[in-house]
Amino acid sequence: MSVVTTQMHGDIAVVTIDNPPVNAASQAVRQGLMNALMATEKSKPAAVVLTCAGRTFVAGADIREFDKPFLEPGLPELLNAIESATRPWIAAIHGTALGGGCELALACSHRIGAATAKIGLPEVNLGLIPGAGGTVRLPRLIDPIDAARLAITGKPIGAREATKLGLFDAIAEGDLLEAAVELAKDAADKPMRAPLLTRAAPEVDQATWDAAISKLTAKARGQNSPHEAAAAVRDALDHDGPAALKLERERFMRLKGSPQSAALRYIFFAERTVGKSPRTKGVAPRPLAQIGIIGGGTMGAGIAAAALLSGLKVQMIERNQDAANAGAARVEGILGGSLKRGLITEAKHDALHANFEAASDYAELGEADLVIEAVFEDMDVKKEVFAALEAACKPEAVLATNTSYLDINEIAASVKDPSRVVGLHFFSPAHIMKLLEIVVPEALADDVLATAIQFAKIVRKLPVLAGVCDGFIANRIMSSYRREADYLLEDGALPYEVDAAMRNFGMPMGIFEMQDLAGLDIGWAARKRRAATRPASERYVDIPDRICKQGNFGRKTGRGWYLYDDGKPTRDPEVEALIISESARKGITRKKFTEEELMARILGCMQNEGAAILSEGIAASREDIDVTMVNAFGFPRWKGGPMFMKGA
Ligand code: 3H9
Repeated sequence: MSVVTTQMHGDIAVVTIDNPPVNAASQAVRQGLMNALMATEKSKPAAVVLTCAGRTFVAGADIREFDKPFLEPGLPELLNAIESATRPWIAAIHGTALGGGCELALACSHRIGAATAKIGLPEVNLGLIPGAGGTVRLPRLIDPIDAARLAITGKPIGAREATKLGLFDAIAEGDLLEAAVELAKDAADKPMRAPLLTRAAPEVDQATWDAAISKLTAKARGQNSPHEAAAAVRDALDHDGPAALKLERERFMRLKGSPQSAALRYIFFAERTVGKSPRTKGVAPRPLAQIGIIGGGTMGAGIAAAALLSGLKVQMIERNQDAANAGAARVEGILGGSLKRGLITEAKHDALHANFEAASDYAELGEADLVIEAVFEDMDVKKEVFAALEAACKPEAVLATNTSYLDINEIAASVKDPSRVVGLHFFSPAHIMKLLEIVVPEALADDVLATAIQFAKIVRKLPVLAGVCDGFIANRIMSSYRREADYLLEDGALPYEVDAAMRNFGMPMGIFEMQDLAGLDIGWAARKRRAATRPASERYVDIPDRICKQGNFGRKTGRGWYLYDDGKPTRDPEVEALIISESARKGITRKKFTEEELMARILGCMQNEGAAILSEGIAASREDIDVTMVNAFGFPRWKGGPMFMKGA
C-alpha cells in the first residue's frame, strides 16, 4: 500500500501520509505526495487537507537517505509544486512538524495545529540548515527575527506560540481533522493566498538584526550550523524568493557533506541505538510504579525529583526523621524550582507532592518495585543498606545502586538473590543530566535489565549499558584523562592552558575548572582509596594531593587549581609555583605545549581508554562511549565523540 493516500470528505480531499515511525519524508512519501498533488490538481476538490497517521506530522527529511544516492523527486521541487497548487492546501499538524515537515507545512497555504503540536527547524542539530525553503518561506510569514530564532536554535515551539507568531492559522481545540476540514471549506471560499516564495522579504534594521543574531548564536561555540542558519535567513531577506532558495540549497548541500554534519548525524543515531540489548528482546520488564530512594542527599533528591516528575510514586528513606525532612526539603527545592520557572503548574506541583513521602523506616518500602540507593560511597555501608532492603522489600523488587565506582558484583553477591541487583549510575544534577549508566553485574537477570532500561525510558534518560569496572565508562575515561592532564602539568603546561585548550576544542569547561567545581576532595578521597593497590611503577603526580593538604578544595573553599575572588577564577601564582617546583623535583625539563599538542594528549588518552573499555567488553560499541562522553562531560557533539574522531 502507498504511504500516501487520498480520500474525499465531501468536496475536500484529505491526503494522508502514513510512514511510521515518524512520517519522515522518504522518497516514497515525496513520490506519493507528488502523485496526490497531480491527482488533486486534475480532480479539483474545493481544497486539500494534508494530514499524517500515527504519532506525528512529518518529523523531517529521511536522515537515513542523506548518505545514499539522491532519488527524485527532491523535497524542494515537491514543495514548490505544492505551493503553486491551484487549490488551498491545509496542513493539519499533530505531534512534531520538524525540519522538512515544517517546510512542508510552510509550502501549504494554511496551517492548523493540535493544541499539543510542536513545530520547528532542528536541522542545526544535525549540522545542517533547512534545505527545502525553511529559511526563505518562514521569514516571509512571521517576524524574520523569530524565523531566525527557530532556524538558529533548532528549538521547536508549541502550538500557542506558533499561532501567536502567525505560523499557525488556528489551533484545533477538538478533533484536528474535523477542524482542518472546516478551515479548508473556509479557505476554498476565499481568494487564494499568494505563495510565500513570491512575497517580498520584510525589511529589518541592520543594527537590530546584528544584535539579535549575536545573541542567538552566542551558545554555538565551535558549531558551524547556527552561524550558517543565520546567514541563510539573512540571504533570504536580501534576495527574492527563488534566488534565496537557490542559495539555501547550495548552503545545505555544502553542509550535508561537512564533517560536523557527519558527526552530528552519527551521534543522533547513536543516541537512539544505545540502551538496547539483545538480552532484553521479547523480555517483559517488571512493573514500575512505586520507587524507593535510599538517601536524601543531592543525588538521592535529584533522582527522586526525576522519578516524581515522570509520574512515579517515590518513597525516600533516610537514617532518621531529621535527615528525611532535610531530604524532602531538597526534593521540594527542585520541584519548587520547576514551578517557579513555569515548567509545572501549581496543580501538578501539588500532585507530585502527594506522590512523595520521606521516612526513616525501611518497612515503608514493602510496595516498592524498584529501590535505588544513593548513600555514602563505602562498601560496608552499601552492604548494610542492601541487607536492610532484602529484609524489607518484596522478593521481586529490583535493587539498584547509584555507586560511581564500587564493585557491583560484590554488592550483588551480598544478597540472597544477586540477579535482582543492578547499577543505576546517575550524573549530577540527576533531575537534569540525560545520561544514565546502567551497570550490568554478572548475575543480573534479563528481566531486571529490561526493567532498568524501561525505568530509564520512563524518567526520560539516555541509558548506556556498562560492565562492572572501576568508574564504568564515564568516570573511568575521565579519571584517565584527568591523570594525563596532571602529567601535562609536570611536563610543562599550566592549568589555565590545559583548560583553555579543552574549551577551545569545544568542551564546556576544562578538566581543572571542572575539578574545582566538583570539589578537589572527591578525587583526593578516590586517590587515597586506590593508594594501596596502585602499582609502584605507575607515574604519580603529587600536585593535586598537595593542594588538598592545604585545605584548598576548589570553588567551595575559594581556592583550588584557581583562586576565586568574587567567585571568578583567576590564576593562582602559588599553584603555578608548586607545579614548576614539582617538575624540577622530578628532574623534568618543562616544555611549552601548543593547544593542539595539549588536546592531542588528552584526546589520545580518551581514545586509548575507550579502546581498552571496548576490548574488555565494558562497553559493547563505540556508540556507547561517544554517547557517554557527549552527555556526561559535554564532549562537543559536532565532533561525534572521541571514538568517532578516531574512526574506530
Ligand atoms: C531535514 O528535514 C532537512 C530538510 O530541511 C531538507 C531536506 C532536503 N529520518 O527519536 P525517536 C527515527 S533534516 C529518519 O526515538 P521520539 C529514529 O532514528 C531532519 N529516521 O522518537 C528512531 O528509529 P529507531 C530534521 C528518523 O518519539 C525512530 O525514528 N528533523 C528521523 O523520541 C523514533 O525516533 C529532525 O531533525 C528522520 N528525520 O522523538 C527531527 N527522525 O526506532 C529528528 C526520527 O529505528 N527526529 N527517526 O531507533 C527527532 O527529533 C525525534 O525523532 C522526534 C521523535 C522528536 C521526531
